[in-house]
Amino acid sequence: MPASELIERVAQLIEENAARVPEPTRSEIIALERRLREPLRVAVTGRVKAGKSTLVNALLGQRVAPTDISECTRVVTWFKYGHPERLVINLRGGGEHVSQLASGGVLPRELDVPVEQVASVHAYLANTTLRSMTLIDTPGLGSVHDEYSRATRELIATDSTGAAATADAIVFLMGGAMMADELETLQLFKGGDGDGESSAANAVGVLSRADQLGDGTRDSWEVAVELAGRYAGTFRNEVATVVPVAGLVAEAAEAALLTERDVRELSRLAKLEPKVLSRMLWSADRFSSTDAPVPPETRERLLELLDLYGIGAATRALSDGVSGAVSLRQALASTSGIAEVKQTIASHFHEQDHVLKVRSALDILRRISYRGVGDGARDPGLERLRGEVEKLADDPVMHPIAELEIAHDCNVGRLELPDQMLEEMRRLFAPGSPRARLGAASNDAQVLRAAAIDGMKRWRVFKVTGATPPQARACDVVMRSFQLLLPAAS
Ligand SMILES: Nc1nc2c(ncn2[C@@H]2O[C@H](COP(=O)(O)OP(=O)(O)OP(=O)(O)O)[C@@H](O)[C@H]2O)c(=O)[nH]1
Ligand SMILES: [Mg+2]
Repeated sequence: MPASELIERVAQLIEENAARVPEPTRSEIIALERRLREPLRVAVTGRVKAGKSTLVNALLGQRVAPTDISECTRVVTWFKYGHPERLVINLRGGGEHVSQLASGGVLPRELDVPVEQVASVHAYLANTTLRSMTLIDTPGLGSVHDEYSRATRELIATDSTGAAATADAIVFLMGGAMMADELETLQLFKGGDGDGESSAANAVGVLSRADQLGDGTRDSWEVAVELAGRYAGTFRNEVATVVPVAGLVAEAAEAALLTERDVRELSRLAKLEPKVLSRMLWSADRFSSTDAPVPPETRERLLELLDLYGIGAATRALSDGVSGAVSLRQALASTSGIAEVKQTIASHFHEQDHVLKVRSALDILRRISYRGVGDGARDPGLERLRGEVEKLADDPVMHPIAELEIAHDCNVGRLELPDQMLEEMRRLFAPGSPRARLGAASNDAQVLRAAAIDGMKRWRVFKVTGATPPQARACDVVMRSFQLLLPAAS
């Protein structure tokens, strides 16, 4: 089925119902229709100072979001594709204020509007990454200013009141320890009930600041890979996977922050006696104070750009024969783990972009349809909307959403199936001809039909002979997938 058909069906439902529901719900669902045609919205979230803005810059290949050692991102900031480049500040209580990016194409540190009056900031950039996804940088959780964190929770909570302004998918930054409020936030994004049914199909974890996780005996990256693996198991109900990243190194490499001059200075360091260099890299203080042929302000700059781990990686690459800023940036990018983060976002989000968008749109419409219209009164337009949402959710055209959730449950180990059945299910859910999906010997209608019926029978037997509840749910979805192939097979 063409990907756009899913989108078109939901858009049609909205068009048919918009005029029948009261304001402000009408405007809200019309905005939801627009949203279906926009790039997927991916929010980068996590604890204060987790390195969210740094990762956003690395993903954009452009240092546009301000980063700082003091608490920095105070409002939810959307990065969207658009010309001319500009800044639109949405005000609390409605209205907007259009402004400019600061020189160098970065967000200004101070907005023209007092932060208390800002609902969100939208930066329109001519950046190709933003053609396929809108990136949302968020204030950290656990902020000393709780109102900043609250804006983040509203953005990702699936029961948020400003439903049309929520994210479709999240990249959740994790640190060396996971705090209770971080877990609660992940639960919010899942739907909050923690009943084990919700899917982590639209959330991935990134173990950030991987360069700082060294334990004195082992390399930081080694520790990070191991911890990411452990988190992926522990939080498999919350996130699809966890990958480590050294965000600062990734930002310096991807946003081309290292100049030829930096490379010359790093080459000087690389020529130092290995023991001397290695001792210098024990701590920032030692790095700044040891006698070496590099001026103090350059050392500060290098620390800020790469930190000790990045400086170590850069000097090693230079000693190994890498030369020039372009090659060094490539070498650093590959040690930072940023390619794996991009790959994770691509495979978990982009490849199922339309399914994720439709899934969140149906969820939002369903929630809206349950709203009362004051004094607990019911609105006939909303009641009708609810009926139509349920009908569409049940329509065969929406079946890929259920398939996505089941496939995901298998990927993360929440659902276990015998090998052969798992293989059969993967083939059935994959895009392709009915013959390929059924694994049939020929394209003959009788053969296809028999394969579909046979499949349904086998999964029914499995369901009624001791399947666990998650397996039984998977059986229902698989049987439906076979059933939907029957018309194609006759
Ligand atoms: N060593 C190291 N430092 C990092 C890394 N990522 C970010 N930093 C530094 O940590 C500080 C905070 O980074 P930000 O990207 O501003 O973090 P944030 O999560 O956006 O912070 P808030 O918006 O204030 O919540 C900055 O000084 C960054 O340079 C990293 O991977 N390694
Ligand atoms: Mg930030």
